[in-house]
Amino acid sequence: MKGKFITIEGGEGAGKSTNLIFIRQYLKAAEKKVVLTREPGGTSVGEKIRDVLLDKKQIDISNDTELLMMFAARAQHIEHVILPALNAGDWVLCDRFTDATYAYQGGGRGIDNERIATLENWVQGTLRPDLTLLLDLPVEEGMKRANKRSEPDRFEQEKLEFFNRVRNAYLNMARTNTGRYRIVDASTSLENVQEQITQILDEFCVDNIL
Ligand code: T5A
Repeated sequence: MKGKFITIEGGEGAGKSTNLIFIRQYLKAAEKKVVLTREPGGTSVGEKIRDVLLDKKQIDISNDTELLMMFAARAQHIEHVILPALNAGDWVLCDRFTDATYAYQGGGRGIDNERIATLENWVQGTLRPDLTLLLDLPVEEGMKRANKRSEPDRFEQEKLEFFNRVRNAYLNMARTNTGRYRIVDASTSLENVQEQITQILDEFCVDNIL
């Protein structure tokens, strides 16, 4: 595989979408061809699955159904968008990926990590991100930002404890996968967040002799 796979993770309103645009600009300036995408979603089938998953009227989706829908969308996304781009040498920037499943369906809903790992291995084979940026900030601050921007979706209606479990699951993954994870303090000004991201990308690009 010639391209690089970068994912951005974090709780609600952490600034993922905002900073993905910034990362795209950084990479374009370094003359990389970039594919910007998101999960759940990224394909026409995946976006339909996303609509159902985020629809706050869908109150009776069971935890296993939610998990399987995430991976159904992901299977389509990998086959039709992510792998073709990486094989063509493009850099893929993805707003959330499987770490979100470990954080939300694992940490948040309480589904066993081994069950998630089975689906991960099945759907992804050996595909894993090369670099994951975790935008970390207190849950209350992220919810305030998200609520200012738009109406709460199905996930955003969960209680504070749910999002604290999600945050802890992300931080545990970051601390145990130091090779590909970088934690960004997302509670500060956008300017400061983007300085941290620039430093991480500078190091990543040097390590990858780019
Ligand atoms: N999900 C997803 C799962 O449960 N399992 C999975 O496997 C996957 C893939 C997807 C939902 O699906 C769940 C998780 C999610 O609940 P989403 O839209 O991708 O939903 O995720 P959200 O977190 O809901 O996305 P948001 O758009 O709310 O958050 P972002 O993208 O992190 O934040 P962003 O960039 O839109 O910023 C929010 C607001 O804050 C401002 C921005 O201008 C914007 O108004 N902002 C700042 N303000 C002050 N200081 C800063 N540093 C700021 N940075 C941004």
